[in-house]
Amino acid sequence: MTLHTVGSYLATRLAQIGLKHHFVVPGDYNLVLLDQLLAEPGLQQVGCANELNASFAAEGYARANGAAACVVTFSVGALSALNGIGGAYAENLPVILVSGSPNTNDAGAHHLLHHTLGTHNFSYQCEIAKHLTCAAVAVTCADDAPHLIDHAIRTALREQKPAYIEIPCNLAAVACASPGPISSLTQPVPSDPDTLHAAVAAAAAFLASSAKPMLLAGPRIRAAGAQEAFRKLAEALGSAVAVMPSAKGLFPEDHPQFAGIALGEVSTRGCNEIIDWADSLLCAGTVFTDYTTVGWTSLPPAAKIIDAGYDRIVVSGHDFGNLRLADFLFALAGQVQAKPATLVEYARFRSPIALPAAEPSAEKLTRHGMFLQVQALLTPTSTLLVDTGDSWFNGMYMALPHGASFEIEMLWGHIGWSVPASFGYALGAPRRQVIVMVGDGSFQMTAQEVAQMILYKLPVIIFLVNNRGYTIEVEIHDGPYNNIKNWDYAGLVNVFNAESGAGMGLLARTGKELAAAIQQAGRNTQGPTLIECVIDRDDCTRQMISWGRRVATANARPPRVT
Ligand SMILES: Cc1ncc(C[n+]2csc(CCOP(=O)(O)OP(=O)(O)O)c2C)c(N)n1
Ligand SMILES: [Mg+2]
Repeated sequence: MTLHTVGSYLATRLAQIGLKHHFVVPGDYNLVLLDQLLAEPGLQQVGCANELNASFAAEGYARANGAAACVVTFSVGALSALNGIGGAYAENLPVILVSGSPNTNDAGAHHLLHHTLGTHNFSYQCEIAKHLTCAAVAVTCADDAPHLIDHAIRTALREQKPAYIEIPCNLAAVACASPGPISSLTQPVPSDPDTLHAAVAAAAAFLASSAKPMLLAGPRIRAAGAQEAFRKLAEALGSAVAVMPSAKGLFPEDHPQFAGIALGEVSTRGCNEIIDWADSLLCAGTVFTDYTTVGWTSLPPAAKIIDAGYDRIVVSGHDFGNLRLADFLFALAGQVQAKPATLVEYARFRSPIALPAAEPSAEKLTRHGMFLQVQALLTPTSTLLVDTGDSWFNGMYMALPHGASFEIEMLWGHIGWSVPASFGYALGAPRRQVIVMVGDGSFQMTAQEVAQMILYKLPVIIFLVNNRGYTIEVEIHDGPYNNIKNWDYAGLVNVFNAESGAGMGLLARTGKELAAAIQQAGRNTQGPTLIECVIDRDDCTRQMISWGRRVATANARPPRVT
């Protein structure tokens, strides 16, 4: 019989749910726990430069691998990591945050402890975590640990949200019961059959009564494991299919029914028009926010939509809960008739944008020139991660080859997310070519994680767009606060290399220099390549200007007087 401790129990469960790595920053409250995790042969321990980065590395790993874990110390570590956990909540990623915590004897002894507020309250961290996770548990005796750990992980997987587990430093190595079959954590909750039947009937009737229906995919179709079901429904209906920016790549862009990226007035060509023209819209896994509706200018009217959410369908005045989106879409695919009107119409005014071949020039580098060269680099194995700022817009209008994927954190929108997230993603998907587009301002938030890419020899290619400031904010609302200190970004990589390391930092001031840098990056397989792309401060996409203006207008609405 295998003897388990609280820490080894957690390690076994993390390995059983498919994790091969966990992201950590050590501290005296979690050191014994880290020893227990190290002993699990299926789980590699990966250090991060700080806890914010560790949480985003885990968030990126979960995007590649389905789930992730991040292990930190009490308060000074966990409170930083909770930012990335909030991001994982918004972005529907099951990241398990594990925090070491004070010795169980100290609360009763009325001791004051380091890494706390200097009061006798040690429960505040778990209380905070409750608001940012779907399950937050604090282990207080080893006997309870298996049940609490299982509850947190099971809930995270079911809800595709982060969870929090707190383990006191003197319990991590204490013996506890051994885990049972992993299916008790991973078995999905089935749809309620009667509700499923009723929801499908209502949606089928709604679509049958519409002449020109259309489909819109949102990011939660991935969390719901409903991509294939969504494609089946699309093909059964034969309509045009648009995707939100945060669902880019979840429906193949080379599919004959693909009708572009939906982002209100800055949608790809023809996409907004066809959504307006459609008389009904099945929204699968969509999230409508001020950003995705371009400052509330493109929120579809409720009467026109079927809102097919992660576990709930709202249609024709009914709200059907306790359903799985994939079950609903699969079943609906069998109930609809072909209604291709929106696709036929879209084909009339779609003008396929034949991208000119990137011709690198010896002139000063422009945003457009950079865009064309990054576009030309994308292959079926590429994953493009784009950070907040004009990198969002540069990325969302690129054409994804079949198989390429796209990652964006458009709801949480933490600048600098892409650097640690791409580190985690690259560890989770070693066979993919990981490409990052990140602004100079964003990069300054989390730059340290490039050093970990060097340590782990990950050939991530980072296009760092140096436009000397927070250009997205310059376009929305300018002020002196949008200027930032310039760095020698390309030179920084050598600082991180120190006495060893194959990171490469290159400077591109012209199209030709960028082309040469991309060539070099392709040859650098033993570490990251950071290409600093120098462009003018105001050289940004026209879409960001329009979008920014609308969002700024929504932000500036005066308080309603009642
Ligand atoms: C953690 C965090 N702090 C502040 C912001 C507000 N913010 C949004 S975009 C942005 C500037 C981004 O600048 P940069 O990365 O240089 O991209 P650019 O707009 O120049 O393309 C800032 C400060 C944020 N989103 N996240
Ligand atoms: Mg910038």
